Amino acid sequence: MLPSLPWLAFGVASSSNLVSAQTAGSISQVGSSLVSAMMMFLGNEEKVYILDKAEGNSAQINGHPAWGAAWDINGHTATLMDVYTNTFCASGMHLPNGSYATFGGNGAVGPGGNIGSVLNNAGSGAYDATYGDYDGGNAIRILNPCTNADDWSSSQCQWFDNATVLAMQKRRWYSACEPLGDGTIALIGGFVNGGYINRNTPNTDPAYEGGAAEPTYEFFPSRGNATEMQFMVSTSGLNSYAHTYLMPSGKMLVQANISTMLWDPDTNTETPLPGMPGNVVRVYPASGAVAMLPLTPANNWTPTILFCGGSDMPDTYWGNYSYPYYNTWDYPASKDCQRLTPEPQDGSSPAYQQDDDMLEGRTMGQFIALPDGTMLVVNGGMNGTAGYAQATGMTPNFNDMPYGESLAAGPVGTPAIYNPNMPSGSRWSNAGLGNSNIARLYHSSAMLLPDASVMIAGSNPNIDVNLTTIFPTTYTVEVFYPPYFSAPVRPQPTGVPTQLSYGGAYFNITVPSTSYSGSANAAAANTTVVLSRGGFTTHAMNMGQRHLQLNNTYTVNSDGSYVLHVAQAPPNPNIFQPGPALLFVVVNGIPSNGTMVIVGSGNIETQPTSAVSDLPPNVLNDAAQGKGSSDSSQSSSSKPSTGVIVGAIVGAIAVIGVVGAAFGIYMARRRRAASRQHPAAAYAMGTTRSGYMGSGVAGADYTRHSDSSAFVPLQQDNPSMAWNASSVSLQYRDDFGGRPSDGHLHTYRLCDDVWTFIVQDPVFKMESNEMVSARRIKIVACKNGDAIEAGKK
Ligand SMILES: [Cu+2]
Repeated sequence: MLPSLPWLAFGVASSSNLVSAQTAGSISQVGSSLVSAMMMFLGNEEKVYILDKAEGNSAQINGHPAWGAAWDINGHTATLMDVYTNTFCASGMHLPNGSYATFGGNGAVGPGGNIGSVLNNAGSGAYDATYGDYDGGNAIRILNPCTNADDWSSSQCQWFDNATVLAMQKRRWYSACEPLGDGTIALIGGFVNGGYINRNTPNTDPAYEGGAAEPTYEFFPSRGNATEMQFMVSTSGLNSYAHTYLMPSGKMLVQANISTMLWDPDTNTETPLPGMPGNVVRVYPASGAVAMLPLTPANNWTPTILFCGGSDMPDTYWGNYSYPYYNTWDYPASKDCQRLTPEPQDGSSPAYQQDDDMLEGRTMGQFIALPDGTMLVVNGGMNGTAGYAQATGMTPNFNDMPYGESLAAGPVGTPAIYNPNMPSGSRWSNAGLGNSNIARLYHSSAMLLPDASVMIAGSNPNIDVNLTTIFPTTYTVEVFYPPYFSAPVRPQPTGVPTQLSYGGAYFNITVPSTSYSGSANAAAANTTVVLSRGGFTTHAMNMGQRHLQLNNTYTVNSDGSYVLHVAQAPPNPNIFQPGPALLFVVVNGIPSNGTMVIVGSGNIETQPTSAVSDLPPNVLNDAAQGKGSSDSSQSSSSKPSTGVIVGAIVGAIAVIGVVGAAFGIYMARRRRAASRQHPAAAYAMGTTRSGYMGSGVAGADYTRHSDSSAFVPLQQDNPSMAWNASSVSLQYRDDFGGRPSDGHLHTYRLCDDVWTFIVQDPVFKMESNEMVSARRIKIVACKNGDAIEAGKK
């Protein structure tokens, strides 16, 4: 069927958008990511690392479709990277040395999202012979960022990804991920194997959902056994990819469903905070734009979290693991914004504060903290939710789904910028901002780059690569150039350090007179030095994103240059956890290029702190003037600092030592893994395929082998044989007119509704305890207690 009109109109209206690079406010298409950028992070000043799920990308590596790549920021080209396990909907975080880790994901899948050809004991995919992916359910993958000067054929520049060596205790899909002050990463909650939302209906087991939910937390490196978090139970269902922000006290703000709390990771105690006003859900799949506002000397580095958009759908509309019960694409996303300061410094009780509405409702909008202290929001849709499905509770037939598998519609192509320093009522603007004609819906991503532009990529609300649906698997990379790209010159600071400590002696950065024009006194007084950590982006989130303005004073020289006397990071690693960040010098709102620095010791350890040293008083010079020309060519140059790169590598080596000590044979295995020789025997080799089959589900992210809400009675009868709502096969979608030759039409009564399937050989159990053998199943209909039989469509 044809897509509905709004998106077509949208595309046409913006089709003249292919403007030249670096026009302020513009979005330019710059290249192909080769794999769809579900996840990204900035590795160093040269590279953005990209991860996709295991799917049928045409780009091949080592004989199978690729789902990893490294993006060269200056060259606008992607280089494929081999990844072993399925990174589908993992989470990720930096380590203190500048390396990155990703956590969890999905079992192995093959074409169509079907469960892999080799099963593990739990029935999910251990390996798939076609796509070549291994089970990523509890995987921990480590990458040490490399530059063009490094040997990319070396295992040191490739993913370490072997879950038989390095893994979480629990399978986690959509886990929350937040570093503590020593660099240890807290991993919280998640699905065991996936689904639309993390609950059955009725929700009789809100903690574990019959084995489908993982309400525990654990740490990397481990601090002991995974432990249940009560908040994950009380927010059951809408609790995956919880929003988590470490607070100065060492407690962590955790927000999920419509609840909020402060969590003490040392004692597992919870302090309830007020609920979300308006019952707006901000976590996946409502997927609001959520970020910490800039930490500044003016606010004494007190965190305030901004929650914007998402969805206020009534609770029942959210459905369960299988799919939403509502046609989400018809439901407007929220415009609502709320601020929360979880630890007010005046001792008052934390309370949500109404903030300005966004200019349009957005689900899957994504905040990028810009170096000038404003908050960019990009991507997302005006209607619906994240996730994808082949049916909803209201639309049982896939052919009636108006946007293919997408549960969102109305992509928003125009960015908007929120300025936290403007008076209430005037914080949002999109004046002067261009737009994109590329839908960036489910599985899109965005990341601040070292030149202070923003990379935008991904979008793939499809179970497997689909280039012909309305919202296709997307490879095109765009770059958004914020308004400061109109500046005739960009600051060119010198003396930027490569490592910052927590407290201690200040350092000096010199801003040459060519970096600005006009009064030197005014420029110096209007200069900030900021640490900007872009984080790990996936699912409209930037996990770990923080922006911190360092304290500084200045000395203006008679030649128009001035020296910034810059304090180290505040002597509390909970405010800005140890790890990589870009350091920008921002003059009159115009950022320099960012320099990659490491904050802290580079190790996972209690961070050394020192007293804050006094800064020299400001020294002015009334006659000094800037000599910045109007030659804009300066603003486009990108100059990686070799000093910084060396620093990052040294730091990386330091942390490898830590990881190696913790995990023994890590390094040795990693080297051996250079060629794609996996210890197949280390994976459980399924002997039969009974019980489980290729998947595609009537629910969102499909290879959940555990138990569909719609089939609770069966699941309780026989969990190990629990049949799978994930077993609805996409490829059989069109087979209803002419049924599969070896299939059988069966009708069952389940959950008070009559369900009709074409059954082709998995084993599952009927209410009568009769075992039915079938290989593929297609749900035809379950609506208001009436079956819509296959042959009648
Ligand atoms: Cu996902």
